Amino acid sequence: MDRPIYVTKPSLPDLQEFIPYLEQIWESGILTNNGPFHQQLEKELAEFLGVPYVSLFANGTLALVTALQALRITGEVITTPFSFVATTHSLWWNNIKPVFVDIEPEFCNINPDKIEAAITSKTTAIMPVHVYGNPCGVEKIKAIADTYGLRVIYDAAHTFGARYNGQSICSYGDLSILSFHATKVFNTLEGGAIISHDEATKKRVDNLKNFGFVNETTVVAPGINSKMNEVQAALGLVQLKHHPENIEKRKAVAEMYRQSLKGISGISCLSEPEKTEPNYAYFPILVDEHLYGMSRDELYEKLRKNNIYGRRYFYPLISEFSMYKGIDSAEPANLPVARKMAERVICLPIYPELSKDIVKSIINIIRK
Ligand code: T4K
Repeated sequence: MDRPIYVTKPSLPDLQEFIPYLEQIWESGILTNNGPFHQQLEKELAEFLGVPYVSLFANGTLALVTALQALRITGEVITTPFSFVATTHSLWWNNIKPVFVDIEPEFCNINPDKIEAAITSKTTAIMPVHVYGNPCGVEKIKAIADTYGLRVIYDAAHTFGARYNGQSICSYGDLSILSFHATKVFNTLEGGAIISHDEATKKRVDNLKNFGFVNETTVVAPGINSKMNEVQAALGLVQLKHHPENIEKRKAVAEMYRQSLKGISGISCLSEPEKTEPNYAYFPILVDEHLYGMSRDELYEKLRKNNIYGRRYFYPLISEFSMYKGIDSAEPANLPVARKMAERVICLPIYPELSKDIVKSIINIIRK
């Protein structure tokens, strides 16, 4: 490859299409604080996703931190070690103890059958992650949460636009958070959102992201500043118009990988989830060193030597980072499936503009 191919390349609209929005912002002088583009994007996203309420954020991490505060979560929260560190960091920022539960091997999501054993008198919520955009066992998680009176906050950072059972994956749980980071299927440069299901919660979330203000003179909580600005929101409006065609292009890349990698011994793809319309956010493969004849890290390095920069999402596990590894539930023996997956996974490049020829070259490197 004569130039580096990264795991993703952010989708951006034609600059000319964006300029009139910028002109409007320059003209009005409204740059942030729930401006007109911000309001319009919240409305359009709610319609597009088919969810009742969207609150925009500066990024997904602040959305996670705020979601926990909005529901007044304390004590212990059950979560997965197989995610980006932001998931667990959001608990730390709220002085909540993370309790790690192992994942299932089909989609790398938290294993619902292991959740009950991790519940203690201090547990107040479950924070699962829809890893790579594939839905968690949402029905089982709901049944457990209902039985034990727990709240469920989904880290849905990867799921923008993906649907399960005919509705947005963000329809499940008390709250879901999205990320609109540059590396995500829908980006506003940086950005994020909380999806809520009733007006009172939406209001509380909106107050919390604006210092806790409910009006000019009243502050009801020690909120933070995590508002999305007008330039980001305007970009989101333009990006949304192109989202369906971007997903179609991602789908073509994913299908090519899935089809061509089939015959390679020791390389496997994750299952395709049932009743799901995926968003093709990531394309993870698993390397079985014994069958493939090369370890995951050797393949990862070989790809890099060929200018292909896949990523080992999510290695190391969050539970292996120094600030979390002392927690009882971070004990490696408690997380055998997560450890195995973290040692085998490589996410291959996938983005709308990735050409067939490059995909073919990547497959050939893996085949050899
Ligand atoms: N929960 C989950 C489950 C998440 O995955 C994330 C974020 C969050 C919560 C938090 O949401 P945010 O607060 O980020 O909104 C990236 C992203 O920075 C991170 O947003 C994402 N998850 C995570 C999975 O991936 P890195 O360290 O891999 O990013 P980086 O900079 O190495 O980018 C990967 C490749 O993408 C680069 O090699 C080149 C390409 N790239 C990247 C950027 C930033 C570009 O071409 N242009 C760019 O502007 O973490």
